[in-house]
Amino acid sequence: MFQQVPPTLGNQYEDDRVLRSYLRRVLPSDALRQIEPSLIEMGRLAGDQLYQLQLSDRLNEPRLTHWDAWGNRIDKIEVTPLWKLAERIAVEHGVVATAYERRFGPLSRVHQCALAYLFTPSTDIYSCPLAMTDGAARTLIACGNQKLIDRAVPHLITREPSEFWTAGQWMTELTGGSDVGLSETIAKHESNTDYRLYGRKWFTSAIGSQIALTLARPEGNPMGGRGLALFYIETRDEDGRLNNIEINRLKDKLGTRKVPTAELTLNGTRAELVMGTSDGVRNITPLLNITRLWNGISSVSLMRRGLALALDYATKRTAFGATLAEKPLHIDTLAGLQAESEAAFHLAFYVAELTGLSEAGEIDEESARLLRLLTPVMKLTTGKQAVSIASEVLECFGGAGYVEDTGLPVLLRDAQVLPIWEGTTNVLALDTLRAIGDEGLSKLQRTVKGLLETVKDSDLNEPSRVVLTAFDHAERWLTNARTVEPSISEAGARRFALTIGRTLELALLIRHAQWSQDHEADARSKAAARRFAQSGIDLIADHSLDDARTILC
Ligand code: MFK
Repeated sequence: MFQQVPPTLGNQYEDDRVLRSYLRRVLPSDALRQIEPSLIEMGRLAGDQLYQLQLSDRLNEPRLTHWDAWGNRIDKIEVTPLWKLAERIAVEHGVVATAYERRFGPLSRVHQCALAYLFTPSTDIYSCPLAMTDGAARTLIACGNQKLIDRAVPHLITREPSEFWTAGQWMTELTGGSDVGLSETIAKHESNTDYRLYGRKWFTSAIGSQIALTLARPEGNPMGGRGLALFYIETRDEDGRLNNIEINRLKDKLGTRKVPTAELTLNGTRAELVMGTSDGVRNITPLLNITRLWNGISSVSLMRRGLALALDYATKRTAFGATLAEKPLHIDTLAGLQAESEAAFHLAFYVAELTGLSEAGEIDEESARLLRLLTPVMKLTTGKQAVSIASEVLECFGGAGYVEDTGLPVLLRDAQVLPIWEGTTNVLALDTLRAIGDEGLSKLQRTVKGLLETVKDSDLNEPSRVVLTAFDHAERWLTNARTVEPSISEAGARRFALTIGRTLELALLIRHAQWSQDHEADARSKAAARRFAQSGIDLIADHSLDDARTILC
C-alpha cells in the first residue's frame, strides 16, 4: 500500500545557503570561525529536537488558572512544554545576550539575529518574549536610568537560566493598538519616581514576564502621546504575588496560540518612572524599533522554514509520473518563492547591520537616519511577504498543507500576525513618510546607487535597471504627492513604502549576487535577483482618492 514519506528537516544552519553565504560576506573570516559552532548547534536543535517537540506539542496551549484550591486569586499561567525548553535554550545560547556581549562590535547584532533566525521557526513564537526582553534592555539603556539598568538589564541579557527575566511591552488599550496616545491608564503619584497605575491593558503578549514597560498618563498631564509617561513594572513581589494586576483572560487568537496574550486590569500597580513624566511614546520607541527588527527576522525565518519543508517534500512526493521536484511548474513556483524570500532576507539583515552600528555607537548621522527609515519599511515589507509565502507553501503540499496534524497550517496562522503587531502595514507606511520628513529620498538614493556600484556581471544589468527605474518613480511620486495635498500622499503611502522596500531588497540581493558570483563562483543569488526583479517591484499607481471613495460609497 502507498505510504507518503513526510517532509523532514536537516541542520537548519548547514542547509541554509542564503544565511551562510551572507555571513561569509559580512563577517571577517575569523569572527565567522568563532561563531559558526554556535550556529551549527542552533541549526541542529532547530531541525531536530525542537522541531520534533514542536510537532508533538502541537495541541498544547497556555493555561490561565485564576484561583487556587483554597480560594486565593493566583492568576497563574502555565506555558507549554516547548516554551519551557525554548526559554532555557534561548538563554544558554544567548539569543538575546549575544547582542549585548558585543564580542564582534557592531556585527554582534548580526550574530544575534542569525541565532534568532534559526531558533524562531521551531519554538512556537517564543521569539515574542525574547523580542520584548531585548527591546526592554535596549530601552532602559537608551533612557539612561542607571538604577533600573542595574536592577533589570543583567537579568534580561544573562546566559544563566535561573537568573533570566523576560519583559513585557504593555502598550495596547481598548482605545486601540495603533493610536497609543489615546491610552486611558492613569498614573497616581506616590513619592519621588514611584507611581501607582490604574487602567486596562487590552493586548499584553507573553504575560509570564517578570517585568514590563508600559505607558500611563500621570494625573494632570494632557491627552496624546506626549502626555503619557514610560513606566517600569515588576509584575510580582518577592512572595510571587501579582503587583495589583488581574489577568482577566487569555486572548483566543487566530495564530501565535502558544503565546499567552492577556487582558489585564492594573489596580494600583506599583510602577516607577523610567524617564521623565511625559513623552512616553517617544521614550518607548527604542523598544518598538527592536521588536520591529525581530518581527522582520521572524518573517524571513518563517519563510525559510516553509521553503525548507516544501523543497524537501518536492523530492518525496510523486504525481503524474515524477517527483514534484522534477515538474517544471512546481520548479517555477518554488523558484519564485525562494527568490522572494532571499530578497526579504537581505533587507532584514541589512537593518540588523545598521542596528548593530547604532548600538555600538559607530553609526554616522546619515546611516542613523537610514535606520530610522528602513526599520518600518523592512518590517512592513517582510511581514507581507511572510504571509504570502506561507500561503503558497501550504499550497505546495496540496490538501496536506490544509491539515492540522502535518504541522503546516500553523505556518500561515503564525505568519498572519507579522503584518499586524508592532505596527500594521498602514501605520508603518505612514511612519515611513514621517521618517522621510522634508528631506526626501536623496540619501536613500545614494545608498541604493552605492549598492549597485559593484555590479559588473551583465546578467545583473536588467535587475539594476529595474531598481533605478522603480526608485526614480517612487521619488517622483513622493515629490508630486506632497505638492498636491496630504491626503494624496497618505492614500498612496502603502504602495510607496512597499515599493521602497522591494526596491531596496532587489538592490541588496543584486549586491550580494555579484559578491557570491565573485567569491563563491555561485550563480544562485544572481538567478534569484533576476527572478525577483520581475516580481512586481514597483507597486506605485496613480489611483485617485476620489475613485477609491466612489468604489466604496
Ligand atoms: C516576533 C517578533 C516581535 C514580537 C513582539 C510582540 C509583542 C506584541 C506586543 C504588541 O503588539 S505591543 C504594541 C505595538 N504597538 C505599536 O507598534 C504601536 C503602533 N503605532 C505607532 O507606531 C504609532 O506611529 C505611534 C504610537 C508611534 C504614534 O503615536 P503618537 O502619539 O502619534 O506619536 P508621534 O507624535 O507620532 O511620535 C512621538 C515621537 O516619537 C516623535 O518624536 P518627537 O517627539 O521628537 O517629535 C516621533 O518622531 C517619534 N517616533 C515615533 N515612532 C518612532 C519614533 N522615533 C523613533 N522610532 C520610531 N519608530
